[in-house]
Amino acid sequence: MGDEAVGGKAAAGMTRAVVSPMAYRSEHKPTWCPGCGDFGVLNAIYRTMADLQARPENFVIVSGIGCSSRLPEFVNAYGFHSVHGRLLPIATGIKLARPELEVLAVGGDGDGLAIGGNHFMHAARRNVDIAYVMMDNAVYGMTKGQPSPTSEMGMVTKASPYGVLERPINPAALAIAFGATFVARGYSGKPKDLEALMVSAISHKGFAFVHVVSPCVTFLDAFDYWQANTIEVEAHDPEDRSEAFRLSSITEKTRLGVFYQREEETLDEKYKGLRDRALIAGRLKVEDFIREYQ
Ligand SMILES: Cc1ncc(C[n+]2csc(CCOP(=O)(O)OP(=O)(O)O)c2C)c(N)n1
Ligand code: SF4
Ligand SMILES: [Mg+2]
Repeated sequence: MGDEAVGGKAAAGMTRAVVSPMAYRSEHKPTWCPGCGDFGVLNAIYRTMADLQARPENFVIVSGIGCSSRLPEFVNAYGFHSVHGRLLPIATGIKLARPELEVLAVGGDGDGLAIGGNHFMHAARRNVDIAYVMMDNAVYGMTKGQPSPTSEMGMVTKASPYGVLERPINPAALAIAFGATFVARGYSGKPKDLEALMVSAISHKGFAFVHVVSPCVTFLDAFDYWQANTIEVEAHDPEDRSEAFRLSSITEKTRLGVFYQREEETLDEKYKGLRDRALIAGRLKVEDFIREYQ
């Protein structure tokens, strides 16, 4: 993109052109099945980037493996389509090495809760300043519809002919329990609301998690169900962790919106503190160090 097309500071007396959501499309057309919920998420990301007037060279989208994890390819920004379940350690590394970049991690429910579940816990508790969007279709779409950790008990698939035996995970409640400092839920059938959640998540300082209900029309078409069974979350104090946990856990009408938000020092800020101390220490002589530890 040329400078005038991507926002940023204009020279004195010049006005900078406003970047439209379309400008964030890459030259690659999405390869998803027609009607896949992930289209709604992608459109919300284009609109979010336009809302923030993001500069593509300062924006990195990291994904794992799965249909949803193809998303970085379709966005005009830096992208890292990585390894199944490993998006969060990679996103963390990028943020620590280049704290000035905006880092967005995107992936599926299988990617983030099965093989990558352990990384989810640690990225959240570290409060690294990244946003993480999980596209949850309650199946492994890419590998032909096997059950995932969010599949309902009893769900019959080719890989679970007698029905799923385990209880499903609630990703938003889990993120609150793990210590994420921003937790929200959106639905790809409501992309405008999702856009607002993503703007808040990316603007939040700290680990921001957005659980997105994003149906797979090929293996579990649940659009009608979610259309009828989602409502906006009740007004509440977003710093009240117990209330956030309660509201995010309601299943009889699934709540959408921001459940929890709190500011805390981030991992990247703590690292910067360490680096600064190391730089000061670097000015000391080796003999001073030896004396210090004698
Ligand atoms: C290490 C490893 N194990 C297993 C796989 C096979 N695999 C590819 S995608 C996937 C699951 C994808 O499910 P999800 O993350 O929910 O993404 P979706 O396709 O539903 O968007 C699996 C198990 C793999 N690619 N790498
Ligand atoms: S298989 Fe499902 S998740 Fe994958 S692209 Fe098709 S509709 Fe989307
Ligand atoms: Mg999935």
